[in-house]
Amino acid sequence: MRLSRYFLPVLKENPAEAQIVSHRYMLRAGMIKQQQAGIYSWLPLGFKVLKRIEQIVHEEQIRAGHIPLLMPTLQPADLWRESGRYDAYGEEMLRITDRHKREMLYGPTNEEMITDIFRSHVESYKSLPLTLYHIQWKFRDEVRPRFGVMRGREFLMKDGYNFDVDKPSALHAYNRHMVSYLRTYERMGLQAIPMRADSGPIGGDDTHEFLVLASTGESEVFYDSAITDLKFGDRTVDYDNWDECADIVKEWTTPYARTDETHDPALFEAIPEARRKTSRGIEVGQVFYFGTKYSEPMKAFVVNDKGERVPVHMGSHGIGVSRLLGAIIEASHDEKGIIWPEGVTPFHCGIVNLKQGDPAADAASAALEAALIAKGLDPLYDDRDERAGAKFATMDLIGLPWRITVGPRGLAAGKVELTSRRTGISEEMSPDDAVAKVVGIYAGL
Ligand code: P5A
Repeated sequence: MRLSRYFLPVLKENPAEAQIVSHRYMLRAGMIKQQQAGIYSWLPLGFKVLKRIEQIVHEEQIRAGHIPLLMPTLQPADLWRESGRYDAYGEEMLRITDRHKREMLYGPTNEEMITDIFRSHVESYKSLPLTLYHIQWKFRDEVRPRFGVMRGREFLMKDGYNFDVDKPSALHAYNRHMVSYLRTYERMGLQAIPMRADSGPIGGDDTHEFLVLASTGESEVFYDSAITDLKFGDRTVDYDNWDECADIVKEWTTPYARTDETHDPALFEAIPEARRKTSRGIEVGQVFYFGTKYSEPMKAFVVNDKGERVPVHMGSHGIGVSRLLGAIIEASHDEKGIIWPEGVTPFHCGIVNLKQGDPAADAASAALEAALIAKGLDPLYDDRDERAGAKFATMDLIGLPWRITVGPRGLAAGKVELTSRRTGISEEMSPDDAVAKVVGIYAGL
């Protein structure tokens, strides 16, 4: 992409309404535009990151054996009356009436609708286990939408629902989701710590939230610092192996880590003092096991291997896809702007031409752009007729992890400069070597 032809409405000033750094940078980098409180348009740069995050979520869900589908945003009120949640959900639910006076709602979550799909088509335990998920917009009329996409009213969520014949199988589904989430967040360059939590309006006793440590997080968290040393890494997991998934979950849930909702001071005090940490955290996902809370009232039964009709055991599992943009920026930025982890960056590499109009610099920049594209990468070439300082400031603000700087002086010696946004370290090398290095960095992702 050539920056001169792109739509990147960068703001020079800090927007007064933004209280936290991720919100400020998302507005300044032209990623989002607020349309109403908690409702945003996703401008091209923000939309690109949103799609990258969605892609990682899809890949990891499919790897775990979960099946994508798509349910509508609008749901009939009657389904929610069956589960008893239509009244219980309260003012957070946006209720709508159509021209025929039929009551509808904009879905804040989809337990009822997925249970309806399940009961219409599945009758036997032989069709289980089954996990269906989608990535779809949700609406929750939050009392205090704030911090940009972090607490929106309209927001994008991945929500998955497992159906199992009994509790042990459903607990495996719970573990399988936890493992897939650990891998998902790590691919986005995030450390998200599973913490025992409260289930709220979704229900059930077993639930963990995944929290990214950040001073601007909305939850207070207490943890054993040993948990921050854990890495998922590139281990391969057999998601059908109950013991393997349970062992990974045990590894991550043994060190103490809880939010203020479930904090137990006595257990916390038992950790050696040097490892006892208190911080704040951003909730980027949550897993639930709630058994037959929806299947019983909604009559989602299956016939088990003894020929009995039993209510199916369920859980639901959410990832805050749009919130993740804010969480990643909170975890990865400096005073100049965003620093995207390679896994989610909107463009793989920036190309800054220091002297637009100089035939050698123009040709070398275009050749770099073509070479990167030929290798399957997506570069952003700043071909505007701007001062070098302004070009660097834009690149630093939008946070591309790698930048190749092209100028007549370097080119005379056959060199360009490759700079890491994270370390600020620059290296001179030939254009071919710069391309090879950038290609190598992304090869394993
Ligand atoms: C699990 C999936 C549920 O709704 N039902 C389907 C369950 N869980 S949850 O914890 O309530 O939400 C899942 C994740 O969505 C994100 N989230 C939000 N993101 C932005 N703005 C909001 N107002 C908002 N509310 C929830 C969180 O990341 C949460 O973990």
